Amino acid sequence: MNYDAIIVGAGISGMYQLLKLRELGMTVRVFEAGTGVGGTWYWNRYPGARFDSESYSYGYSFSKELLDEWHWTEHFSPQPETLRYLNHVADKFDLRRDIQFKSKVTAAHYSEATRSWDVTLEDGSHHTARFLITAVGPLSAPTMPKIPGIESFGGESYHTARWPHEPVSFEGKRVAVIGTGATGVQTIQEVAKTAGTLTVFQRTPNWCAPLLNAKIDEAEMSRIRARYPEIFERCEATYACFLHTPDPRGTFEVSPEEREAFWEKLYAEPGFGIWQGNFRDILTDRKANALLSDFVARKIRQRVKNQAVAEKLIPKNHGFGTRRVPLETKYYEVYNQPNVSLVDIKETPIERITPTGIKTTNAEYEFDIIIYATGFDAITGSFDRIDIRGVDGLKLKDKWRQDGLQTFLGVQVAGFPNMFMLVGPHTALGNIPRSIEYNVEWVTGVLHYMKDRGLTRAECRPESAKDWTDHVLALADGLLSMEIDSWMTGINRNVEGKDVRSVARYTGSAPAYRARCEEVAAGGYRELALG
Ligand code: NA7
Repeated sequence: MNYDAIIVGAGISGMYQLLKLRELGMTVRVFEAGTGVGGTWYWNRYPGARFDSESYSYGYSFSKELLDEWHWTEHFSPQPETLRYLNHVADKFDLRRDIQFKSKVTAAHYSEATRSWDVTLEDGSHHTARFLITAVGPLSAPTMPKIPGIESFGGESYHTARWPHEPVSFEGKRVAVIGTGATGVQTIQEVAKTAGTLTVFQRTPNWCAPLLNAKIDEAEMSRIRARYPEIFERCEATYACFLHTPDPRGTFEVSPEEREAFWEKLYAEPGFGIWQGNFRDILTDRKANALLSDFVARKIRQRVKNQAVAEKLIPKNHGFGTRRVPLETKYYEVYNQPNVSLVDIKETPIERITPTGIKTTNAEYEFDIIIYATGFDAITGSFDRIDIRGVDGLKLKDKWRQDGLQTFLGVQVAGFPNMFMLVGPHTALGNIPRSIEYNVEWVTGVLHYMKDRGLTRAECRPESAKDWTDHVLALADGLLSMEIDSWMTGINRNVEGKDVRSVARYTGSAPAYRARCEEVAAGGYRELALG
């Protein structure tokens, strides 16, 4: 066997897992498709990419030395700074010596005879390890829209998640952006600053809220450093690991004046407060949600001068917060600029991409650059793109297609021994690095336990997977977000078979998720068959 463990991916989860397994004295190889570390922050180099979580709540918490030496220069760090941070982490902990870059994993097959995984890379090479740890990320398999003629376009075109490493200039150019999710919104507000013209092709508007970013100077960073224990304690206690957590009050338990004042306050505060720190019932009570949506719609009408455009930007098919809320910096004001126009492609659908631009049912547009901000084959997509086979050659993709998505704690799948997933399906996402650190430490705990006892095989029992999956499905019941198509409900019509809603995320609280994981560990991992 080549290694004790193979980790797929050198993003935030893969990097930390490498470090933790080294501490166990294991031999580890990380295979990473990119030329550098950073995962999401390596690939998503599009203009305007940045955190929507407060920087100091997002970074790793495990090393005081790292916390003490790193200076986040903005409350919501821009992608280049985040990538610098992750490179700094890789250097500081000497991670690169165990990471093999430009090494895309194409297959991973389990062998019962050797209780190990055989991992194939794109170059055809094979590598074996006792344990396979997937650190592939929930939003990392980009998808292009299914529009005829895409290949025929003669100008420059980019998917936001595969942005070139060299700068792209928009100066004086005619630019199109397709897609208005969190990525599209960040891209649009940045590109609008320099493009000659910017045309936004919007299929579904999203409810966006102000980010209200600000710089952090040395003095403020020192104060933040002093508060780190308190910051991480808070993240540990909140529902989704953000600094924000639902207000215990119900929307209708306060007077209309109090409610309005609370929403005004949240709208004027940085970050996810208006989504994650709102009244406790805004995502479950239809009336509460409608009232909040009205409030935000009023804000959009105030900020966009042309009321016909404002109406197009106000979502009509879903309420506030039932899809991922993009945080924005003068996004709505962009549509007041003379060089920016909005095309509603529900009204006038795109017929095709032409050699010179985009043809809708209503007009033909010419562009120098087309930007696809069309998202990801979320949560299961990165797994589907690898030929993963467990016991008796069962393909993971087929198993999930036949039986529906089934996991135990989002970490293991029955029939796939010695495979552990980091922030896999059915885990708590939210402020993801917080979930990652917990996930990594939990998996490390299992491997530590096995090492101490000379065990070489771990597979979750089918009934454990069933119980966890039933629990995850029950939690999603009654959530307004489950009535809406989005990556969060497993929909991506650019991907074959992803046109039926599914419960791919764990929607309970992160503390409850951790409590269950702790219980399993304390009980000696009885839910796993260890041997
Ligand atoms: P999203 O949120 O999935 O957004 C993708 C956008 O692209 C969305 O506006 C889609 O419209 C649009 N889209 C997708 N396919 C098409 C086609 N075929 N034609 C026109 N428009 C299309 O991805 P993001 O990258 O913005 O964000 C993903 C997450 O990453 C984000 O939530 C963060 O947590 C990080 P639709 O809404 O489907 O009508």
